[in-house]
Amino acid sequence: MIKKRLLLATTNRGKVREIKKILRGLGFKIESLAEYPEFGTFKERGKTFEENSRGKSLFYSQKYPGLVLAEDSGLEVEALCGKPGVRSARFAGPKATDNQNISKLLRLLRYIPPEKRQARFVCVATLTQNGRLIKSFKGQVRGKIIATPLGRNGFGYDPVFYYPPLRKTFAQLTAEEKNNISHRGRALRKLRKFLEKSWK
Ligand code: ITT
Repeated sequence: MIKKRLLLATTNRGKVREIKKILRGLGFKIESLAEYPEFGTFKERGKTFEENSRGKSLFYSQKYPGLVLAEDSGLEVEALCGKPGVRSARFAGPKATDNQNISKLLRLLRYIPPEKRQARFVCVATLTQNGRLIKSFKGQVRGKIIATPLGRNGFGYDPVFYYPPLRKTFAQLTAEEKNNISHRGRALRKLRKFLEKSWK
């Protein structure tokens, strides 16, 4: 039997790891952009996660014969009026590393007291096929930015994103624990339900 194909349209290995776990068992052959360097790179120019997520997914779905799932995500910090937001990946510069982004964030927050360090992660995941939009799904999670990175798991801003109900940063959680509560886990479980119900 030929398996249904689904492209995870991302170059971020942390995202691929987490999303593959959530979509396990649906019967799709799941691929990522690492296998399709010839597809090129989508330039994110949108002002919202929704816009970038849709744009990214539609861009790759014109090249791939199957379902395409792209997601745009990021961190919004209240004391910084929502920054880094859609610029989370390139906050400290176009090719910034996770450490450089975290350093910039902590520098900007250095005079902000603990009680004013609220933040949220947001994820918008979009399904497309043959250049057509199917549906977008959103998830978010609230936490606080701590002054000293803690933990070695996850990626991006996880070491400084503290989740009060578990008294841990996201980088101190296992992949399963993070998926249970994260913005990505929440958006992707909605998407999974949609696929189970409407995509036979
Ligand atoms: P693709 O566009 O190829 O998917 P990207 O990393 O550039 O990869 P985004 O433009 O969506 O993806 O930027 C997301 C950034 O937001 C990511 O690089 C992290 O810096 C941050 N981020 C998103 N989700 C996160 C998470 O679960 N944990 C930590 N940081 C996260």
